Amino acid sequence: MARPPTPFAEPVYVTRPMLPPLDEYAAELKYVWESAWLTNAGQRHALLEQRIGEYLRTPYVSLFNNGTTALLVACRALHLRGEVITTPFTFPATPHALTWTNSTPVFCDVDPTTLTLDPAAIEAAITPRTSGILGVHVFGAPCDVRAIQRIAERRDLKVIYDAAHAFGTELDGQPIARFGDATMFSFHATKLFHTAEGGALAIRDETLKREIDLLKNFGIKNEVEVVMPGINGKMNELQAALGLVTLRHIDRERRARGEIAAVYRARLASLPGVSCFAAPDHVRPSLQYFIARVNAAGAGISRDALWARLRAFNVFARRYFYPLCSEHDCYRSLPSASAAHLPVAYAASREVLALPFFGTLGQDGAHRVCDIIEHICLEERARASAPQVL
Ligand code: T4K
Repeated sequence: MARPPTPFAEPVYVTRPMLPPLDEYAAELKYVWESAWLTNAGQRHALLEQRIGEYLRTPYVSLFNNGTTALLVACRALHLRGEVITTPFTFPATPHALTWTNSTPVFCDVDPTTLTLDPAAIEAAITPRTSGILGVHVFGAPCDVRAIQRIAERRDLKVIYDAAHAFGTELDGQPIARFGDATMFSFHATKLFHTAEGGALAIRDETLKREIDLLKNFGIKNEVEVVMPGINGKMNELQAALGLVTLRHIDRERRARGEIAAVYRARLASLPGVSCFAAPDHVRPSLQYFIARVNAAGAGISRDALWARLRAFNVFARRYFYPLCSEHDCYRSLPSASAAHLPVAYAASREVLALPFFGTLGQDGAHRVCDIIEHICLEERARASAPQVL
């Protein structure tokens, strides 16, 4: 057996924030200092809102202090109530946004290839209490937006997309924010485009944009009128300034991630039982995560065992999204939460592994991660086929 690869000297995480040159951020902050305007719809905020709209090619954008608040406000603005159909294969913020706005999440199974909501499962889950669909473009893979649109029109349902992972995703050349009534983006530090914490709603309707802007600012219309019970969801000027600078470097980061993805794809293709989650030809991927899927029978090692062994090499891959949201205590008693009802999502949550994926990892870093994965898989297979000594 070949010598094991050398562990990384420092922890290699699933992601690292893309940090623009500090002097660029300092220059942007100078405006903020000079204006002494730190939050509440400042100039940096207005400029970033415009730039994000241009980047996402969407008519209206509303910035938020994080993606979760943006989702809460979208649920309120679109009057979701009763039951809302969603996926269990997501970050807990997705069903939490429904629960916080007094809707009941109804979990549906996902498509085995895209891991997004299966339209047939959505159809089957609709009841007279259903008011909407909250789909997630998980790992940046678009939901079947056209099928979902047809269902929504036929059954008079609102559609919100959680596009926390899908900044920059395009479908047949169309930006992902073109679909649904509202689309949420997260600008958390772990996202390719980020403002440390932050988020946005992309909308196509001007009246809805006005209502969303009110809702994120306590419902305050003017000094004497509060027209609805809003929340504080505002993005501040320091966040917006960071976003303006980060946006300038996003294409460089995307190129670096594209090169890393090519290394992973080429190297992992030769490993039995390991497959890579890839966008189909008609999709421009967001390059938010690089996802491998480990089939224990084929690979000779389970996803969990590989995840654990990688840590000994200082590689901190993540099991997004395990357990499923439907398995958490706050949701497991829902009728839609049983594993038998969600077999595809359940299997995915036991096989998916998000590998380190960020520009500064570089192609060399990706090769080293692959050397380690290959070594672990070979060793496990050799161990499994060695004659048992009794
Ligand atoms: N919907 C979906 C589908 C989402 O995935 C998310 C968020 C949301 C909604 C909600 O959006 P926000 O309200 O967050 O805007 C992370 C993020 O905190 C979370 O934003 C994200 N999804 C989720 C998928 O990933 P954790 O628990 O994995 O974070 P954490 O702290 O373990 O970070 C992961 C790794 O990133 C660390 O091991 C090291 C690295 N890291 C992290 C931070 C914060 C850094 O290098 N620097 C940093 O500053 O949730």
